[in-house]
Amino acid sequence: MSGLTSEQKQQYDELGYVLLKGLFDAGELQPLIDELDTEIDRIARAYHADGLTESLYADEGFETRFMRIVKDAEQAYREMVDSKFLGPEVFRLLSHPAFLDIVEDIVGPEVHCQGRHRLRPKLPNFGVADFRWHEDTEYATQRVTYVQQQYGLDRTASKTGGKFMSRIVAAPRMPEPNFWVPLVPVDERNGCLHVLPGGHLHTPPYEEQWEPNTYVDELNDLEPLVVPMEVGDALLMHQHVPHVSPPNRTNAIRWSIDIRYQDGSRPVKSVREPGFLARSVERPQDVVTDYEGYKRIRDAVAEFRATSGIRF
Ligand SMILES: O=C(O)CCC(=O)C(=O)O
Repeated sequence: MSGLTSEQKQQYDELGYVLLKGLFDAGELQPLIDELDTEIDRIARAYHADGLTESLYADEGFETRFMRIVKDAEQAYREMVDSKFLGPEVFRLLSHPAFLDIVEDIVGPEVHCQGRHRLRPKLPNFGVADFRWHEDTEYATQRVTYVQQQYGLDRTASKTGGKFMSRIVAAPRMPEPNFWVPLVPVDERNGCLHVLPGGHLHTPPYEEQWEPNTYVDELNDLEPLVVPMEVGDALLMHQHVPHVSPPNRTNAIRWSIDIRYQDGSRPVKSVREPGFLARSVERPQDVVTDYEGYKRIRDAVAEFRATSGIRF
């Protein structure tokens, strides 16, 4: 088992991020890229058959073909983004021992992979794929609900962002390490990540979620760090570290995937996008070890949502 060195763990605690250079051999992610290429080909054929695109764009490669399809039919973007797509190679990455060893060092031996893996084809000049400065925990409905129950914050107070966020800080923290993994080389031109080292110690970063003009004062002295990366690198981020992804100003897609984990003995964050138990000492029989097993969980939840009439 490798995990984090003591220096890396210290950096994660103090700065909220660790750049893991060469975590994978360059070729190790190729089967995943091939799997995405196959899915893009499926989308290309389906959209072309429906007359939604001008061509199959079969001569284009991984970095451009999907962009051509979306240019003709913008709705195709939704077919690949976020956790819509799951294949055996995506599952292999989600349950990769290199990630699980590191997560175990942070959350302990019960490791749950959250269902919110995010595949991100960041298209050139495509605002939907750009992100302002943010930290990841504000999406946590369960956490907010918990906070509402514990601290008596009225649901109708959700407009008063300052109070809302400060209640989140008052809540007990649950580590949710995130790995951001580029599938093409990334730099400032195609929208690599920028992080605010140490910013996780000063959450919330904003008085108002998604409103960059309302930074809390403590963040003003911190210097953003631009993080260029190669295929095979991974960026480990604390769930509270502010980060941003500026526009892609090249002519090719910036592909990446990011994956979040949590302590498997704590309540899971999202039921709608179910994750899976990836490692466990207490419940080894419940660990999901193959793609089919995880797909069954996702399909069962999707069917329940579609047929039960219960909204979640
Ligand atoms: O990939 C990006 O462009 C943004 C990623 C991000 O915001 C995240 O991982 O939370």
